[in-house]
Parts: sequence; C-alpha cells; structure tokens
Amino acid sequence: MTRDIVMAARPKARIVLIGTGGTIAGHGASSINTSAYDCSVLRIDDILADLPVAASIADIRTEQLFQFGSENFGNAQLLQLGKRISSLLKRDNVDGIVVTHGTDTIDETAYFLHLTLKSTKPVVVVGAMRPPSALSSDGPLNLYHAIVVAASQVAHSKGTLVVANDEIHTARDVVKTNTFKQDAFRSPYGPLGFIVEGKPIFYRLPARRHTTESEWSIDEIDEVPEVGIIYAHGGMNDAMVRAMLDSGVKAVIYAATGNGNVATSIVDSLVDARLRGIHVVRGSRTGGGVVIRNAAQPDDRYDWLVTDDQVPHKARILMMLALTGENCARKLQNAFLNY
Ligand code: DAS
Repeated sequence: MTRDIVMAARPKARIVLIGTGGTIAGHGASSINTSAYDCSVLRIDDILADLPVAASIADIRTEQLFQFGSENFGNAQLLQLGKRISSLLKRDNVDGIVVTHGTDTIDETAYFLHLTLKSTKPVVVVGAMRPPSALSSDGPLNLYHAIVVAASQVAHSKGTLVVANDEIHTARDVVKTNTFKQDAFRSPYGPLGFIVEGKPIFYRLPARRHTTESEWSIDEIDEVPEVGIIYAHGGMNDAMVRAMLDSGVKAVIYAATGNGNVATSIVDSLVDARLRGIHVVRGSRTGGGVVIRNAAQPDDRYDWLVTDDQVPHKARILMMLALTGENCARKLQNAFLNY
C-alpha cells in the first residue's frame, strides 16, 4: 500500500480556527496597498469562506476571540487565548488548533503558548505580511499551510509552530525581522521544515523543553508579573532604567549592546535594581548570538541573569513565566538555559 493511500484513508482532522485580527484580517483601499491598509477588519468566518480548498483537508470550526492588531496583545489577552486553547485541546473532537494573529507580536504569543500548553496536539499560529486584498497576498496560502500542518500527524509533539512563507518555525526561535517583506520570519538555526505541495516536511526538532515537558501550565496561571525591557544605545544615561524600576516591574530585560555590554553610566542603576529585589537580565539588542554569564559583566557578584540566546522581547515572555514560580536567581537562570 502506498503512503498516499494510507493518508487518504484517514478521517479528516477536526481543527478549531481562532481569529484574533492582524493583517491576515486586513483590507486595503486598492490591490497595490501591500503595506498601508486597515488591519483587523475581516471576520474569521469570512477569511475561511475565501479559502474553500481548506475544507478538503479538515473539518474546521471557527471562533473569533479578538479583533485587533497584535501590538495590542497584553498579558491578559495571552492568558485568555492560552486558556481557551487549552480547554479546546482537552476535547476528543479537536485534533489541532490554528490561530490567525497579527505578525508584529506573533513570535511572543506563539512562545507563550509553546511554554504553557499541556498537549501534544498541533497548535499553529499564522499571520500575513500583506492583506488578502493586496496583489500576491501571502494570507490565503499561509492559512492553508497552517491548516495543513495543524491537521498533520507529523506535527504532533513539536510544540507551538509558526507557519509563514512555506516555512514551519518553532515558536522558541522564530522572530519577525522585517517591516513589510513576505520573508519576514527567521529562526537563527533555520526553520524546522517546509510545506511543499500541501505536505509538511520536518527536518529538525526543537531541542529545548516545551508544552508537555514545560514546568508551566496555562491552567494554573491566572496572572503574570510585569517585566520591562530597556533598549541600550550609545550615550545612554540611567534615567530610563530608574523610571522603569519605579514602575513596579519585577524584572528588567536589559537589551544591551553587543554581547551584553553595560555602559559604566548604567551599571549602578542595575545594581540598585537587584538590591531593590528586581531581577536584571542581560540580553543583546543584536538579535543573534549568546550572552555569556560573567563575561562582559560579573553576574555572580551582582546576582544578575543572562538571556542565553533569546531575543529581548521573547526573554520577557520567559521571565514572566519563570517568575510565577520560585523567586530564586539560580532557578530563573536555569529557565534561560533549559527553554
Ligand atoms: N497589523 C500588524 C499586527 O497586527 C501587522 C501584521 O499583522 O502583519 O501585528
């Protein structure tokens, strides 16, 4: 029996498609408006109705959870989305989830789900760089591919995935790297796989802990602490750091220059942060590479942490979750080394 005959004999996967807005739900004044358009105007039912081919691969039910640009996602929305997905995944009549999402913070939301959902069923987050009204919109094909992946047996146990531009990325690694181009999504170690002619093909697996191996469960988290990010630059003074320390944050991700260097003018304010009980996490604004403990700064002496290779905006997600557990620097540091 050939592989195709076995696959054709399977019943169709039952997928829940959750709409949250974004460019994939956008509409422009004309077909040449690829970058300037109204965001989050199409309902998820309308988006699916424009993709009749999707019905050939899955039985799809829709839910409109939010309708806004992803820059508006706050911690409350992350929790609400995660809890909704978790309850759907527990049902025997749900085989996978697809979330349509704005691309701006798709990498943050997907990482949050990757770290907190307790299921091996596929969860795929998808967006578009061009609205469906634009010439060569990537929305319909991205959505079709996301449904293909969510419906696939081979996508099980791989954590939350982001599908874009024919590629399947792990939520841990993917980052939006461009304001308007369709190949905006990059993972520093490459995508996990591709979708070719409607079939997902995986070439690698996520190496770090996620979903069922993660210590956090969305079902047990009702609140996450505030964690801020400070973006370093030349000629910096400590005013921004001190303002952030007074804002009630429990930790600061310091998006340092290069491999985690901290200007002399800033060091005292970050030492003060730790004395006030606020954790300091040295990261890098470069977008790539590792920040090494005790290399550019004496982290052991200051009781600071480092992000390992995680970008600052995703380090914030991890730190928020880590702080829901034991407030111990060694444990918090291990989170960056294990996830
Ligand atoms: N409208 C922005 C957002 O919601 C961009 C996008 O979706 O691509 O994130």
